[in-house]
Amino acid sequence: NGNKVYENIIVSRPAEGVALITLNRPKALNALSSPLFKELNEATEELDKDDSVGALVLTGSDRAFAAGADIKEMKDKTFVDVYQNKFLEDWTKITGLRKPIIAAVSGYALGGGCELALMCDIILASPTAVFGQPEINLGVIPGGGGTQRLIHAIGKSRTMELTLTGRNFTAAEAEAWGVVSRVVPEGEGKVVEEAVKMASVIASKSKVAVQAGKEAVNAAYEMTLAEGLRFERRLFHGLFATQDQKEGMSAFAEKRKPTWNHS
Ligand code: CO8
Repeated sequence: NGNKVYENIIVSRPAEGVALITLNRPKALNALSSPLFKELNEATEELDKDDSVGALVLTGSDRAFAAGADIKEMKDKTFVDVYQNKFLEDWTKITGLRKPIIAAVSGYALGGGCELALMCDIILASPTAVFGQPEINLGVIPGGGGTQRLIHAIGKSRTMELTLTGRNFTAAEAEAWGVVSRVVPEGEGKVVEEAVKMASVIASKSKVAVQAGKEAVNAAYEMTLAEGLRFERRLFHGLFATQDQKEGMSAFAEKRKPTWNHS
């Protein structure tokens, strides 16, 4: 189908405008390695530039989204290795994508696996999903944003508990705490199907408006409320320079469906 073949991931096009990336190291429960991230970065960078793609979905297997960074790859690294080579620096590139990326999580999302899901824009979970930051059990702490991103989602007390005890949390807890937008009822592959449906809906909108929406929501992580409101308003104003704003509002007034030209 024209998609590039990788060793650690599979890229497919399950619906119009949607690219699906499946982590594919089943023997290691999708443990995250440097070669895997090299491929993930290459694939997402390409898809981000591809005009036929409006949204991405990232998933793993039924058993594991990802059971964390590859402990066997890390175990003999020294401080100088990890510091000099900026270990993990290029493991967070997906946070810079323009297009939305939805994580569809089944099974283990532990350590770096949990952090990878948290780097995505939306998380959907299956009831089998198990999240956690167990790094404390390995004599380290989360290094891919876990402590920082969880704080925003679930507050200090829970983040502290999870980080310091290393206990896992369930799909139901993740839903109640707002880590995931929802738990998709049981069924093999159901959560991926649901994520692809959501990605299709997003892909059917004006790309420039979607990009602005994502940028505005993400700004809330970095800015004070006053700065964020100003930022949002400027983006809103800016969209009046697009043809898609003219088309969207005219179509409403004329009681017809809009046809986006994404400019
Ligand atoms: N690294 C390497 N190999 C792994 C990992 C891992 N994280 N997780 C599982 N595997 C391997 C196992 O070694 C095993 O391989 P083998 O068959 O060769 O022995 C295979 O996958 C299957 O695993 P298990 O036999 O252990 O399967 P179980 O069903 O008994 O247990 C668990 C599943 C509970 C998930 C268990 O495998 C486990 O505890 N895994 C480790 C979880 C963990 O500690 N994760 C955190 C790692 S540290 C980290 O992520 C740092 C984050 C850095 C930032 C990253 C930014 C993105």
